Amino acid sequence: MSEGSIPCLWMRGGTSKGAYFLASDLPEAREARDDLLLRIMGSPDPAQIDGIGGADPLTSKVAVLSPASREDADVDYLFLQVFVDRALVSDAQNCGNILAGVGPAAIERGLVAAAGEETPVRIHMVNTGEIATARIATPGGRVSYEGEARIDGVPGRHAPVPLMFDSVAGSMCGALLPTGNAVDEIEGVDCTLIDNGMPCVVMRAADLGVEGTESREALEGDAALKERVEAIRLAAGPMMSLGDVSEKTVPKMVLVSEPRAGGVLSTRSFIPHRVHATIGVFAAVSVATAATLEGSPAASVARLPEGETFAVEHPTGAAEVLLERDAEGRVGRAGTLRTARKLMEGLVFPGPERG
Ligand code: NQM
Repeated sequence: MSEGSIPCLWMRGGTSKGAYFLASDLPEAREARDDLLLRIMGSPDPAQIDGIGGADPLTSKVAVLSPASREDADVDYLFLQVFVDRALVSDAQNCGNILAGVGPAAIERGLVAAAGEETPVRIHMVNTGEIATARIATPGGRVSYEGEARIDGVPGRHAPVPLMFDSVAGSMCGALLPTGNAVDEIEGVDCTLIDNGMPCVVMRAADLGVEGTESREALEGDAALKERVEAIRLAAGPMMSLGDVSEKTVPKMVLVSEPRAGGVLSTRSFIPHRVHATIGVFAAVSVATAATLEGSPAASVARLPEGETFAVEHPTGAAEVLLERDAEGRVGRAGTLRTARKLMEGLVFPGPERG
């Protein structure tokens, strides 16, 4: 290994892209690890020109894999968001898109053995303490990325990566509805503060004076809207047991409106300052769950499906999430279909230390 270089898998997971490392290849001390990851990604710099990050929060992500620390898991996965334009690395959120690459990466790097044509991988999501089960195509005992599955936001067809979550309610907030309410008013706007895998604030786009069909660029260019959304976010943080969220990437702020393409509802999500090109996996699960809550802003615009598949529309199509509901309509197990692909495997060379 060249001096200072680190083994790295660069993978697309769902509609995100990131660097996958073994924990044993990174410094143990958090400060040293974070400093190294910033230098690898090229942060802080809006262009990330001296690193491998893609100058977008969706392509400035890291998965750290290690042997399972729990009996009921095969591998541990810690997600880290490397900020693009700030010297910050945050473990205060999970990521369901990068999660899609964890099973393949764990098999590729020898943490999990392939078992037959399809290998189930139980992933301990260290950020939230919950378990996801991924099913990875492993014909002939090797990961295959080829297949016929298609997800909106990603061109082409790839091997399917079905993901199931037994229980992700209250993943970071301790309860599905951390305030106990389906609706809270913040800054004069009706909000659902919800966490079914991802802390989200769900609001009607119309209540913020927009249609909810605007492009990512149009919403990011609307300074007054962004200011209002951020004011609501900062107020929602403590209400959701997240404390001061000024330096955190949660809660996500999701604007909902009626469906335009046969789905359940339409979304635009601030994650939390840039607008997502699609929608996060756990954010989609959380918003779909919000749509089942009578009297909530999401329910007021949603067209609920008969079955378990909820198509959550986003700027480039829809994310399909599976929600199992009991006789009372309460949401239980959840899941989704993603794809993932190995893009590059090799050594990454961190930039120079910063003074
Ligand atoms: O909500 C981006 C992504 C995510 C998170 C973000 C995610 C999720 O799409 O599970 O996947 O919301 O910052 O990669």
